[in-house]
Amino acid sequence: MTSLSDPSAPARPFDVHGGSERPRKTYPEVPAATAIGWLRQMYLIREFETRCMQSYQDKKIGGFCHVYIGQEAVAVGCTAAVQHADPIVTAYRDHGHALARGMSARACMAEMFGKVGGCAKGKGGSMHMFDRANNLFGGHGIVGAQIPLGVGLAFAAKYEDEVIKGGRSSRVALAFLGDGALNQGAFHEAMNLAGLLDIPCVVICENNGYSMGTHIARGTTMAHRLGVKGAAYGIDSYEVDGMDVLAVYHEMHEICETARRTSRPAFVDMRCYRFKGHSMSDPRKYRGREEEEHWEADDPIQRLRTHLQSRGELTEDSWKQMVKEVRAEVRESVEWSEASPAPSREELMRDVFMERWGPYTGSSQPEMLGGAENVPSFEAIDPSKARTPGELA
Ligand SMILES: Cc1ncc(C[n+]2csc(CCOP(=O)(O)OP(=O)(O)O)c2C)c(N)n1
Ligand SMILES: [Mg+2]
Repeated sequence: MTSLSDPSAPARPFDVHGGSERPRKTYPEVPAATAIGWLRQMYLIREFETRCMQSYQDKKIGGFCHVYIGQEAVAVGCTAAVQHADPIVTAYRDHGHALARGMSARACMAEMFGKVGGCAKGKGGSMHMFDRANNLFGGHGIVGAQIPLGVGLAFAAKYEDEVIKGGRSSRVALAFLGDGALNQGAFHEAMNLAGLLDIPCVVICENNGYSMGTHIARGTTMAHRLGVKGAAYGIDSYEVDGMDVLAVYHEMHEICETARRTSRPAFVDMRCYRFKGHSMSDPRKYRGREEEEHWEADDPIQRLRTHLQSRGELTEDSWKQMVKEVRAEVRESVEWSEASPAPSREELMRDVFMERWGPYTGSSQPEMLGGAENVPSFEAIDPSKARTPGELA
């Protein structure tokens, strides 16, 4: 695959209206069962998001809600391309990543509903899907804030493998961001450090062409060739067609395995489109219906479905059966979330603050601790004894 980091490479105009500008290639086939599994995951995300929109309108979900409809191939293809032990961190448009990583529809939906059955016991909500068991480290609402966390996760994994265990660096971290985060200082600081210290973090820009209502070309330099952003930090960069799960899988597999083998970062301009508004309150006045229809014609779910059907690997009946099963699963997750209790007052304050060092004494000098032996280990901390913000004040 050609690296796009070379600033002298020919420019590829990025017209969000013109899907034809996305890189298009043919990729090797994967086993039918694998592709059908991806189709199911993508449809699960689509159906989940559709039910979230309904539940939001029914006022069962509150706060922010950013759906992932249109971008399903990105989360599904990227998670399929890496190993389960590889940590993942993302921004606030995170329901798709959570489901693709293996979170149950129940835990994800109950989190949306702010119920105790949710992955963060209803305390995080839509923008904060966390799943430690599946190595998903959020769900972050501050634009760009998760990028240094991704680099930190990769650094921690490398440090553990090489320094603590004395072996070889074996994991890569995936840090997802939106195109709107490209101009945050955090992106540039994190890229610089990753390039400088050989940190195996694959930074994936889910380039859906818009940051809220701002077209990428209006707010970002070199929007037509984002690879130069990686080049500035000595990082190899790639463009991937984010509307095609086969492309995402194959390209990301190669990119991530290179990052793993060489213990180096990479940057990916993942070209995609969100079919709905930025959030539930966006009337989408900044773009035309014609543009939306152009991209909807390239729906990643229909694209894979048609592909499988043309190869005789998916019948109309098996597709209908899949739709039925997924709908039942998501409907059940809504019922389960409605039945789940809200977190108690006591629960609301749990896991929020933890004072490893004891009450603040007015000094951060090591002497205040009275010797390292007085510092409690994390394991020794009883979360139920964590103090509430009121007690801290
Ligand atoms: C530091 C910061 N500034 C502004 C916001 C408000 N804000 C929320 S989402 C968003 C747009 C981000 O767009 P993009 O990164 O392209 O992600 P997308 O919504 O397209 O997935 C902005 C400006 C924020 N959350 N954090
Ligand atoms: Mg965007």
